[in-house]
Amino acid sequence: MADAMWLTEEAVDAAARGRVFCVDNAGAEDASSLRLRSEIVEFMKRPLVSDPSEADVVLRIGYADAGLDGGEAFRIRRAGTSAESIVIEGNTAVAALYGLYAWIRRTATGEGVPEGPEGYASVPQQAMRMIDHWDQVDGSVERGYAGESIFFGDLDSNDHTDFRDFPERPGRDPFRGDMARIESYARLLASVGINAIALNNVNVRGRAAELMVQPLLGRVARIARVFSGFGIKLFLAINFAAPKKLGGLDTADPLDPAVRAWWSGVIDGIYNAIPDFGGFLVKADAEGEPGPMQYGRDHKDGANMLAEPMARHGGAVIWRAFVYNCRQDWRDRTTDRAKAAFENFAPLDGQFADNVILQVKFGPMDFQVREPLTPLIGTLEHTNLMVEFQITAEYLGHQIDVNYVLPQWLRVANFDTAAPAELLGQAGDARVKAIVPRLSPNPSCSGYAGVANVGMDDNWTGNKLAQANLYGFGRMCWDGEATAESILDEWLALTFPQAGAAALEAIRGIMLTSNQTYENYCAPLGVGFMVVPGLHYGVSVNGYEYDRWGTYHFADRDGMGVDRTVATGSGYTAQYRPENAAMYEGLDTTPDELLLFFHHVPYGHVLHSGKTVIQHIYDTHFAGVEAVDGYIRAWDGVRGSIGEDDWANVAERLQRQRENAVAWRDQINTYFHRMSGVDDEHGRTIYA
Ligand code: GCW
Repeated sequence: MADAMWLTEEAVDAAARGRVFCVDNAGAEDASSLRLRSEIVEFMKRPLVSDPSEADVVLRIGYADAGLDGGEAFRIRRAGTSAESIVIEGNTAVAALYGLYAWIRRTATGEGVPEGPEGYASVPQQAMRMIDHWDQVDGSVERGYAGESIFFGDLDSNDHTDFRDFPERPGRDPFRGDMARIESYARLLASVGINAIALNNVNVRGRAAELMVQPLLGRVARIARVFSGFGIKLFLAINFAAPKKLGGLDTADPLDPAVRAWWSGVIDGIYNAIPDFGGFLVKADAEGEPGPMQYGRDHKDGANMLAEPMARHGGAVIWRAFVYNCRQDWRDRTTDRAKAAFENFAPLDGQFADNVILQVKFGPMDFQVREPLTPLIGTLEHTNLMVEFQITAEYLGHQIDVNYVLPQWLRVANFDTAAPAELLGQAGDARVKAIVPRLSPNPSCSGYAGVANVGMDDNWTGNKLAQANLYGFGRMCWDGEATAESILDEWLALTFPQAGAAALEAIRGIMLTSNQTYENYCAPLGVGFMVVPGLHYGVSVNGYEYDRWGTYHFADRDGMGVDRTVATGSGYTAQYRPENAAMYEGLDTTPDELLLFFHHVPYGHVLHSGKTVIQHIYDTHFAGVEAVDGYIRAWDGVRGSIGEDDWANVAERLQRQRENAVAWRDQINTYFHRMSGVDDEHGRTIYA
């Protein structure tokens, strides 16, 4: 049995105890209303009653007087005089389901339900709250650190008895078929408000291209039905060359009528099997994936070609903006990878169809521990946007190192893009979280996406504490006011209901500082990419320095950093709105933590903190290891307060994290000591 993550039995029982539920459903008998009933009877183990006056909890669905907009908002309030009885209401069964999970959460945290007719009402901030899986049909997960895919794999030992689609090819079923695990996963996702999921990797290799057609489509549909009950729409990543690979055509040119007709037929077929299919996720003309550029067309031609037949069924096309030259020559100082997304997509602003969404990584490079916001967000004014985050810890410690990433993500969500007032409406809010729906011409096609961090490991995420990032991603999408602290406190209350205050405080202390700690012992001041190439775990100062990926630190004996200014560098800073462009252009106005992302400076350059760059490097790298030592001591004190398996899981990983932090400290410090010739002010050990 897999770990229940944050839906622990104790947390669920605490909300359900002594209560009887009643579903008073004014709506249709759809998948979600059936799911709502089974959540009550089978998951929460409470009987349904038909007379509301006998119920402690009444779910009211489809009531006009709910005073809530849309199909997802809910309200929880106390019923009449009894403090024990509550009403959960929303316009749809999915909304009531969200209310049910919110009630479990608020019971666990002790927040409960406020008195008065308003009670607790909640409206999601982001319309699309999506999880992208990078799962492959062979069962592996690209950048996955928690075991094999929960959807695909285990090819030889699958139970094929019910696999009627391939009777002639037993053993070729690429689906794992563990529907119980998929149902648990769907419940966990819905409990934090996720409403979209992409099943397969954006690098669509081999048979993954066939997922959108029969017979594999039938298996996809079975998974889609499970998600559908929980209000989650399923998306597929597609291979742009599919008309050639699958359709037998000699081109995939998006303006070719035969190609268009072929896609249109495929899309009709999908909707036949999955009536509420979400749409396609497309990585095109990026890192070797096929795309419209091969035919002299552009991204808009490719996306709009797919969007047209998709629109007939209410589906969307999510087009990724992660497009750059991955065959760069390090000698060429005129190309700057950070500029690529903007250069590719800003000229196309306003040319995408209404159901096309541009999915943009939050930073201009690639999910580093410290990056500025991508300049596409806040400058595009006529394009639907989704911000892409990476829950899986590719560059953040592989779920070996503890890294609670919400402080970093919320910095992104709360960053002020400085978009001009005339675009902002009454609220006048130019922060990312407000801009994304505001500047998307079709706000229902906007939101956040996070790359999944789960696999077949017993605890789903490899490191138990990495569950908090999945939880937190969903909560961040839903609740625009949530903080890294409030989200963590919810997760702790739900996950470790039996732990005492001291243990919780210890775990909290570790997690809230963990992202900063990771940054401390990795690349300093916004440099990034000093990792082992390919693997992206562990230190390799020059691993990418002379490689083709466009990720350089340019360290020499005098200084380091990438000059991205207009005055003397690549000119990247000009891609921002004027206020932010000016901030990053100026050496004095650039925040310390991003200094080397924007500027090349001497080692003796004095930061706002008063330290020199070189002393900052030494100090943070020593501090990183010291923090991990502190975590190990604190974790020893947690023993006995949480389940022994969970304790041992993290304890073992903390030891590996320490080795990693020591390796980073020693290699980085020695490298820059050799380069600069400057000694540590405090005379600590730096190896010669
Ligand atoms: O940084 C890269 C990752 C690839 C990933 C790619 C992307 C799915 O290392 O593994 O491919 O980003 O986001 O497309």
